[in-house]
Amino acid sequence: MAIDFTRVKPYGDALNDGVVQLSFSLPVPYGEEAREAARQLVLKMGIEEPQVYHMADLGEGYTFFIVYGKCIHTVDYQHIRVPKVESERMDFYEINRFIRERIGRKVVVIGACTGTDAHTVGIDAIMNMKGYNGEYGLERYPEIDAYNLGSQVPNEEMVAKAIELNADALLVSQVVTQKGVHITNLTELVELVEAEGLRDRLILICGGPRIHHELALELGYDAGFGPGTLAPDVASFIVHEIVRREEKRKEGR
Ligand code: B12
Repeated sequence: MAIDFTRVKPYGDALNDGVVQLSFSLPVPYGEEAREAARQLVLKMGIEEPQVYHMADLGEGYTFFIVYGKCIHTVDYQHIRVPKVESERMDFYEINRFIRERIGRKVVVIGACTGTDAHTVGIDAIMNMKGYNGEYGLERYPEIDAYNLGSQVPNEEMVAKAIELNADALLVSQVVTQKGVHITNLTELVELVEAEGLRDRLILICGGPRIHHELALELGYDAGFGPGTLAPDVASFIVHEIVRREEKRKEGR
């Protein structure tokens, strides 16, 4: 059967059956009333024939559910447009050559997991010498001076370091998103950078499992990277952006 990309719905056992699996908790005690509450809630979400497949007592009046059902809604996939980081991806060797030939000096990059966030694995994956998933991190790039400030770095400290090291790019990792803490934190950094008059000089990049390019642009960053990002994705963007800005500056003269 041909797929109608203007009306896409979930696939379970057969095309267009709409079958989805939901998991959630409710602040109600375990029991048959809880099961019925979950069923009614899922019906209200536009899911037909809800079946509570699994229910667990979380204690203290909370219950966890796994519910199957058939989603009645569709999306128009054909007309979806999502902003993406648009820069040609180069590999480790190409990036270093590009820096030597087109920039002619070391590129200074500072990374950190900022605010109260202590999840360093993501920023380490991008920066650590050893690298991640078969790709060296930025510390290994001979043409990049990479400084990983670690976890729970206050925004003020990051900006001070950017001034001290005359950085080209700041890499900010935000993994915890509870209560929108990442939005507050990322916004504060942009405000500090602007207040210091550094916005034109610095390339601001954020990343994390719930970060995407569109959100990054909305928050005033130059790019945002999500799950699965590797060092060359980020480095390619940085070096192209440095050259793009330099050319723009020359045109403006
Ligand atoms: C390991 C871990 C921890 C470790 C962290 C150790 C460390 N040194 O990092 C410890 C035990 C300390 C921890 C603590 C907590 N954690 Co925790 N943790 C995790 C866990 C299991 C894995 C995260 C991870 O390492 N992923 C692997 C890396 C490689 O992936 P990544 O971060 O997505 O990074 C990639 C991309 O996103 C991107 N990227 C990331 N950053 C950047 C930055 C830039 C600039 C770029 C370009 C790209 C980029 O590139 C990376 C490589 O591809 C996740 C659950 C999960 N499975 O994801 C929970 C999780 C992140 N933790 C969570 C929570 C709630 C906490 C605590 C608040 C728990 C608590 N109540 O105490 C604390 C908070 C501590 C703090 N102050 O931050 C929640 C966050 C929920 C949310 N949406 O906010 C999660 C999702 C678990 C859950 N399902 O509830 N945690």
